[in-house]
Amino acid sequence: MPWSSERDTEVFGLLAREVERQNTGLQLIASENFASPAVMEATGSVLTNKYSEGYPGKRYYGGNGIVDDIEDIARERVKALFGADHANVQPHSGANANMGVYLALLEPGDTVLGMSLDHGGHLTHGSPVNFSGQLYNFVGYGLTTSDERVDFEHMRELARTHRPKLIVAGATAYPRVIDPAPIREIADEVGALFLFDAAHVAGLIAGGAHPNPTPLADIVTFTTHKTLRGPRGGCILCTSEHAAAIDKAIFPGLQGGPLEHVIAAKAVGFGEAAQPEFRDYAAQIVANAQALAEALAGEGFRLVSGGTDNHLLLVDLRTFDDELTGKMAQAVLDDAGITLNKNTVPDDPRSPFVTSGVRIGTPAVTTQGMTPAEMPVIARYIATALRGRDDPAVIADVREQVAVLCARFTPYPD
Ligand code: DSN
Repeated sequence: MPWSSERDTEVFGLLAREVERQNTGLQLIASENFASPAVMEATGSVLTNKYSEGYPGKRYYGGNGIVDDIEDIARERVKALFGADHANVQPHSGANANMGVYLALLEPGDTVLGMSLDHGGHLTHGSPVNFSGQLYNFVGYGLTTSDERVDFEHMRELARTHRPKLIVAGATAYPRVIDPAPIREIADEVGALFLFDAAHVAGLIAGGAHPNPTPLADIVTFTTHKTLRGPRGGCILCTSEHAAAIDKAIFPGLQGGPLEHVIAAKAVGFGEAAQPEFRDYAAQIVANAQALAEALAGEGFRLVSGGTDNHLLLVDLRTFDDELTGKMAQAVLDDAGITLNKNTVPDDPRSPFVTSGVRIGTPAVTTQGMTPAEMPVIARYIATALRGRDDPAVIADVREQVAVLCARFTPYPD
């Protein structure tokens, strides 16, 4: 074989350290999870060698019979999981999935409603630093000031005023259910299309813990690696009416060769999400998030919207300690073996690089088997580390306790 027999110790040494980091620390980033060994085996398979531009039965390269079967299994499984007419499993990411939808449905300059990034939306929902905000005329809706829930009345007013061609729902930092029914109603009233970006909650939908937007939305996009627990990638579901335009937008419009090794892993992940135990998993993610929310509130943190009914909490640090920024909290907790991310809170006076909040998610700790019994322990570690942030001995002590806790729930023991 022409390949070097010497192991690349530089790269594989770092990979071993990353396995150690994931095994011994608390992974609380709301958009992360632990993929199964089967998902990772498919991702690391020989399909990485294959070019397959096109779609099953219509490829631009030979040798795609097996790839066709695999991509068909992925499409059929995800259609069955969400009850969709059509699926495109080729988007390399959630951002590409959304870009494909805009390419299929919009002309540059068209008006779109999307949730503002500073109220929990996503870069691809019209941020001025993203292609979406640069190519299209996005108008942002947000949360009510009273209870910090999606402000459907404001959405309706904006829709009547701006007559958007598309309304985008979905969020990256919003701790509540997003009901698709009022959005469908508003879209119908103004003749707009309706895209539900379910990136964060796809696993909760598949597991029956959140309402399924697929029967109501024209298009649903999501990533496959968050609550859904598949490989890193994107997916688009749509009605038959939009199938041809969506497929054309992804290839040849936006992407070249699909990542068939990732598509095989998506098929495996969709298969896992269709198992009855995945329903228990989805319910447990929410139960854990609620238990963690309650415990953090008891430690003096304010929760945006007062709590959660999904997989994440948005924590406003100012009631806990007005001097403490999200940036500082993220760094301190990193040292204590607790990984999460800084996040703006609604109408945050601090910049997105500093922030007054942190976002905390339970998909990964739930996968490793933690239950509501462990959530007050995690809340205590977080509060202790942040209170003692100037004392290296406190941080080291929390780090040690985190490792002891994680040793009981090691995600990748082998
Ligand atoms: N980066 C993802 C998240 O953390 O929510 C969204 O794309």
